[in-house]
Amino acid sequence: MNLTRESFRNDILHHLKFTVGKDAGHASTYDWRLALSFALRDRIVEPWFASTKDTWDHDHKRVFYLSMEFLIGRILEDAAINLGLKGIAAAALMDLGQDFDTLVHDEPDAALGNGGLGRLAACYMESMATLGCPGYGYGIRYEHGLFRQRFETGQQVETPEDWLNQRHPWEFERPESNYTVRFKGHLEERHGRTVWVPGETVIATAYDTPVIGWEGRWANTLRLWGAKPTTLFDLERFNRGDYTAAAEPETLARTITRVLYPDDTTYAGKELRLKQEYFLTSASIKDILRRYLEAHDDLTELDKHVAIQMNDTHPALAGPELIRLLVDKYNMTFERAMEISQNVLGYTNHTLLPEALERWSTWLMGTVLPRHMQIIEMIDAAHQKANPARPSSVAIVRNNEVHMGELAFVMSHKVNGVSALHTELVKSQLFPELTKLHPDRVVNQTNGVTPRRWLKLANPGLAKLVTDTIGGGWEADLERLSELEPHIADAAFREAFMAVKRGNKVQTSNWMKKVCGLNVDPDAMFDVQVKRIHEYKRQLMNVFETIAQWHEIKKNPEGDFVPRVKIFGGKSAPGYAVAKEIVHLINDVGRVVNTDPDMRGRLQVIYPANYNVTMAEQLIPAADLSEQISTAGKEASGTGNMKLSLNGALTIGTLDGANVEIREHVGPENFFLFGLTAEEVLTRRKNVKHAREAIEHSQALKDVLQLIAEGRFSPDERDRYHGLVDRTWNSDYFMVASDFADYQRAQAEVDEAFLDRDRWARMAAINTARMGFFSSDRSIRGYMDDIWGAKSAL
Ligand code: TH1
Repeated sequence: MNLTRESFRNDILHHLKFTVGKDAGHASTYDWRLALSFALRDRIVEPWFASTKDTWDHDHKRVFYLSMEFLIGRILEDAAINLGLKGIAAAALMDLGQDFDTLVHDEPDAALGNGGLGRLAACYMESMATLGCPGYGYGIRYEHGLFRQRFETGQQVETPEDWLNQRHPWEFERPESNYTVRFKGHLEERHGRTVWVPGETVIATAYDTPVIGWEGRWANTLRLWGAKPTTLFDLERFNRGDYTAAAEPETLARTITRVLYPDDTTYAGKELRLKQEYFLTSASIKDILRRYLEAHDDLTELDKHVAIQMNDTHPALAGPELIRLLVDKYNMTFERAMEISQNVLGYTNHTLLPEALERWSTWLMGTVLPRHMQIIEMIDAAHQKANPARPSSVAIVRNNEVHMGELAFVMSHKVNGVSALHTELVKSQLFPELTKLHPDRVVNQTNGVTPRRWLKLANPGLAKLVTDTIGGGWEADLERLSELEPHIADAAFREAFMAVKRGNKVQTSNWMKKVCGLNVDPDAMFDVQVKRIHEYKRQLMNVFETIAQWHEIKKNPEGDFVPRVKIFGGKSAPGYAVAKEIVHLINDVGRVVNTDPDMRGRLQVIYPANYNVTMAEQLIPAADLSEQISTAGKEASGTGNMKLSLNGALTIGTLDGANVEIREHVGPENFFLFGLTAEEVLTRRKNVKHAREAIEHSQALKDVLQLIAEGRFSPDERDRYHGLVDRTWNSDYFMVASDFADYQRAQAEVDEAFLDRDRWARMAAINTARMGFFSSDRSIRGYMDDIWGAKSAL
């Protein structure tokens, strides 16, 4: 790419003038940021066209990743890095009197997702582009992404997120690519065929964002659907004088892509959510068939050319929708359509939590999607007929509900879990009967994260040290990090590694001063728990430990303590009262701890509001300790755990999700393990007094609960946490009490290791060196080989 600082400078100026419509003398940061983004986008278009042409010319098998969430974050810097233009862009901007970092930080964080599931989809899109896997992401262009979080008197307050109130320079609107999506209405039999006469319709219209891979060698498309009203339908009703109904299409179009459901790992069971899921699925399946029929005419060969991955059950209507189109539109027999659909579809399960497993009442499904309800019954009957041994307890339709997990399982040729442990639990706990009938269907694909964003972009200091030490190329071959290992024996390398970490901590301390107004000592241990707030993730246990530490220091103010900064980040679902109470408690404890003169910098609590992808990029490179402390068996994988360890944080964690594999890779001596195993949790829960007994055995925990109950952290409302304390004593489903003593034991080991600076340096560097496996490139290769049958075009 023959591009110089001068020519890129001219590109930026050209866009500033002709695309943004500003002259350099009057341009704001926003204007410059748009101009830079358009100049970079220009550089993506060529490889994007070339990739499309290559796929067409060679008839590559194409992968379609259907997801209700893509948690993208900022795009600008990632694009610049993957194009290899960050240096040139920064230099060109300097010539224009502009600062690259300032423009990067002006970009809103695209939060079209809740947490791990959405961020995984974004990492996978980037890895597919890097690997040259011809693919498309399909999602929804939410007008409002995940809500913004503020704290008011320590409590979470949500405000709407509004990323589209500015110009979004990365997308191309495709008004010509649109599909009518239908809802409700009734079925009619005409000439022996079923005809669905819809009651409501909406138009799905495409917005394409190119996704550029490492070194710009390949680019794929992320296609997000926006909604437009169907005017035709409007008019008909209007002419009939049915004026209120005539406005309905407009209302539906305005609501359907309005907002992302803010519940992570919990399904809301709302009609609008079902409509969103069908809206995504229907538009995407129609688009997939259109693309296929442009180059082929035999739909019975669809599975040779197309793979569709369902990101959890949210797009699980893909099965019935594909069958519907093949049968009702393309005249295939139901049996043939079902078989082809199964060969094309794959389903990724991301959780075993019962509250996350989607079920829709047959009444709602039959009302919103009458034809699909009928097809689901047919799928269920066909599966029962083919598998007479199938117990009725695993029917897709049972107790007047459609079970989307079973539907997705039955309609897929492969079902995968997201970590080795989770996959075993999918087989043994979630789908034991279906696994017995289809023993080869469930496979594992352990999650991964893209090293371009999560090392190269987020941690430029460490990225440079890695390149200086082992040379370039690790960005697309992360296993090469193992070449760092011999250097860890070298004291100078360890020094350099720790100097990078310290630099990140200094920079993050300054950032904390800015956003929280607190002075943080960069030499204290940065102890980080960043993720959605959820009971099973057990932020509560971390707060309890914080209180126990505070109590220890209070009892012995002259004692020696390893200074710690407890850093929390994360949002609670707006309707999740227990999680909101935990948010409140973290802030209440923080206020007491941070204003207590006895702490003297030995303990601090930092909880910056509105954790998002951008904040993750800030905090993760500065972390010393990574808190991965979920109740064993509950966290399907985790991906923050991978990002933190990759960036040289040591993990304190349970044997849950991908922690198990992280520990195997970094070595048990470089991982602080504690807690009950998944199996032990199940056994222990049978003892109804598990919490009470554990509390009686731990004076520290007893004291903590007493302090909270006394109102020491809520002096303005002493009984604020009575309910929380009572639940901890008497129910404690997530085993905070039972794991607390062992957690404290492991935390004491962490302190001891941290005191030995050189030992810590070795352990931290080993973590980075041994994380190669957790690249999302490895995950995507696994999907390509084991599930999609797709080949790299590079
Ligand atoms: C998360 C899992 O909780 C997490 O363990 C995993 O690493 C991540 O997915 C990626 O695989 C999930 N997020 C959601 C969100 C919704 C529903 C289910 C899950 S599981 C809305």
